Amino acid sequence: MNKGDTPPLPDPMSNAPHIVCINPWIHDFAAFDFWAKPIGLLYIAGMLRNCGLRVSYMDCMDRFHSMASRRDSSADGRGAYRKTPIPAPKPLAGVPAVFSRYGIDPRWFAADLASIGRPDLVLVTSLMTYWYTGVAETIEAVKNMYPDVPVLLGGIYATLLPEHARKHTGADEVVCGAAEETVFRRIEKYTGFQLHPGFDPADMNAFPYPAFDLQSEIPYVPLLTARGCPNRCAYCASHVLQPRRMCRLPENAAAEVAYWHDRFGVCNFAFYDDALLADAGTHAIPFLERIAAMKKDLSFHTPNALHVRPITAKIADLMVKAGFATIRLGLETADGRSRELDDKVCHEEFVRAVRRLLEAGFDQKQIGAYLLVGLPGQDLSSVEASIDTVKKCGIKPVLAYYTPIPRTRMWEAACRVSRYDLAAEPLFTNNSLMPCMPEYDRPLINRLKQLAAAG
Ligand code: B12
Repeated sequence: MNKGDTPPLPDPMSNAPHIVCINPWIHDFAAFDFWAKPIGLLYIAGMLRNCGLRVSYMDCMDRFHSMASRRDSSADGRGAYRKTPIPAPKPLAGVPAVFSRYGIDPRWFAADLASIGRPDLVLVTSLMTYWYTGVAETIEAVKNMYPDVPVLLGGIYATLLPEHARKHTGADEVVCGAAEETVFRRIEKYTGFQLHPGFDPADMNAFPYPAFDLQSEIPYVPLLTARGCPNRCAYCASHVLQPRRMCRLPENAAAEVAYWHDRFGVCNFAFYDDALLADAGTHAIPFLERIAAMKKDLSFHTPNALHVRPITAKIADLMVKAGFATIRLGLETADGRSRELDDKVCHEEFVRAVRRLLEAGFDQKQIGAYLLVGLPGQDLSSVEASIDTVKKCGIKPVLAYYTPIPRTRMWEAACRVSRYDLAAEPLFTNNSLMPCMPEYDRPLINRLKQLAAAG
């Protein structure tokens, strides 16, 4: 299929294998759809569909399920997931907060799974490592109905903690890393069907678009203009998950924006790039120029922080012209630890970048800066100083609570200082627990929240 052609619908009469792709439930103390969609799984779905397979998609996190009584959505596409309190898993039993399953009712899931017919293979994705119990519940629900159908698990949790996933999810096989290089062989292995993907797994320009059209609605579209990150921040696992940097051509990424807007009326786009502004001269600038030249009424959001160093007056101006609506910057800390943490930003660069954005025409309310809270050994009074720095620039501090991640440089320090056995139990890495603070200092955290929120 050429991009721009109508995607083929699964033909129930076809004898091609039937592959069901599943986005699992989230189990957590809190979750919200802040532009969060399983883009990796939907890339796979798009590729398999292009190879002529029958592909069905089941989204446990569907906010627009036909059985849902409320389908709230803000104008920019975000919204609350359906939520059902469930008993916390044993290791979290003592935590004084309500633990919930986020997503659709398991009975709707079972009914949908029965109605799409027996799959030949099920592909389940995963995101946060500490959401693995939601993955296990999803796989159990599949196995209850189709015990003999093989289930493959991939995604971020599967890549970061494959051994754990093998033991604790019930998947028949756990696959690490990017699917483009492995999934076709796996499909052949499980179904015997010969696949001819017809594209180079190292060339993102050749990938079919992620199959967002398989969702019941498309409130917004996440965009990846590149994969991988040139930085090696101590707290981040990007280099493990995407070891090679791959960039799309600016015209290829811009054509995807036009595709979703023209075909499906999508107006909101959220960048998932780790480093949208890296190599801006050949990447972001020509991309933004193309978007600005389209003169469409589009809104772009950067829930994954932008690095501030590359923000020149020219880029700020292009961001305004392209339609950037919500901007999140990565400051992380303003106490001088930034260099030790990520070498991304120093105080003057931060202040200059904010000034450029405001001078280009952004409203203060559109810009926020992420501040990491709960790092190993962090003195929380330093967060107060960071909040102050951000406010003096006239923009909004956004607290981001540190999640210790295996295979990052900070992991060992996190394990050393944590009051939990992080290495033994991924549930303890949930940032709601503030696992690297000596004790959960709720009054102090509340104070920081109030400080950050105060005008
Ligand atoms: C985009 C993004 C987000 C988005 C949402 C993404 C989403 N899908 O919902 C936003 C900005 C909202 C977000 C928020 C957060 N994020 Co985030 N995010 C990312 C980021 C940058 C990219 C993920 C992505 O889409 N990659 C691109 C796709 C194509 O890759 P993929 O999903 O891995 O899929 C590929 C493979 O895994 C595989 N695959 C996937 N599924 C399957 C299935 C099968 C069967 C197979 C075979 C293969 C396979 O093939 C795919 C294609 O190659 C990653 C870092 C990274 N580089 O991965 C962090 C990352 C996932 N986030 C992380 C964190 C910590 C957070 C936050 C908690 C941050 C905070 N402190 O507030 C929040 C919490 C979100 C929440 N509670 O809902 C951590 C995860 C840590 C962990 N313990 O697991 C990461 C790894 C970043 C880091 N710090 O290292 N995030």
